Amino acid sequence: MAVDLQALAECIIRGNKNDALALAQQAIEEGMAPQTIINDGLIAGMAVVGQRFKCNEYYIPEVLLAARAMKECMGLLRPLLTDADAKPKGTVVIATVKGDLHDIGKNLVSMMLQGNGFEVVDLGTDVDPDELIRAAKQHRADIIATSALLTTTMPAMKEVVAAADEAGIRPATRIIIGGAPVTQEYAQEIGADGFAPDAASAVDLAQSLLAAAA
Ligand code: B1M
Repeated sequence: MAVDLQALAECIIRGNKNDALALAQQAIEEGMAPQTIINDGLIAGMAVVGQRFKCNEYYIPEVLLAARAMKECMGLLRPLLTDADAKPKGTVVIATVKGDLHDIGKNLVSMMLQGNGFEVVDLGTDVDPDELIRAAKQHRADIIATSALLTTTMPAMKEVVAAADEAGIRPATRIIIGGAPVTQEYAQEIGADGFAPDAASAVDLAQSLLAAAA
């Protein structure tokens, strides 16, 4: 019988790592598309966790368990999204901005970019603008992608834009931004080159920016 992705979402909601892994593995073996498993199982579950956190039904320990279950499943799916033999389409330096420790969305974007043929240098979370600029120079990045999940850390994206301007690496290096509280309007306001609401759109955005630059 085909895996019920709602059951996988429930495992994420309960932070049940082992059952989540078993269901994700079963879905893979049944030939389900990795992107469907991510969207309808993992992200759907994490959306419920977010709602419960917001209305104080869940606290940080429950959220951490859910995040751990999601990460483990993403580890299983990552190799399936990556085409190791493809020539890189471009190089992206990605990070969650200074002061922000949320990395699930950023990791998804990173995985999707890799899966679509980009070389990705992932600097992790809580990354200072200067570190991003250094890495962008070192790797001759086509794109810097930053993620922020807190309204209080969004201004760090503006600092990245300013640091890139100061370093003179634009327009050769484009800056794209995303994360739950981030909007297209905010991207325009801070002078970023683009905004993407989700990981799949981040890939489209990266591709269209590189096509426009070619
Ligand atoms: Co935090 N947290 N958290 N948290 N947490 C939020 C973000 C919050 C909205 C919860 C809430 O109140 N409803 C809230 C922020 C409120 C605000 O600022 N307006 C919040 C808060 C307040 C906090 C703390 C301050 C709590 C505290 O300590 N009192 C604290 C801050 C720590 C810090 O960062 N300094 C904190 C801590 C944590 C945990 C550590 C417990 C854990 C993070 C674990 C981890 O990441 N390893 C956590 C989690 C898990 C969440 C929620 C529940 C889920 C976030 C998530 O992973 N979503 C979140 C509630 C929510 O968002 N609904 C919440 C799933 C993920 C796939 O979605 O990251 O949005 P997302 O990514 C999407 C898109 O946004 C987009 O693509 C992804 C999917 O396709 N995207 C990009 C993301 N980055 C992109 C970059 C791009 C393009 C697209 O580049 C171009």
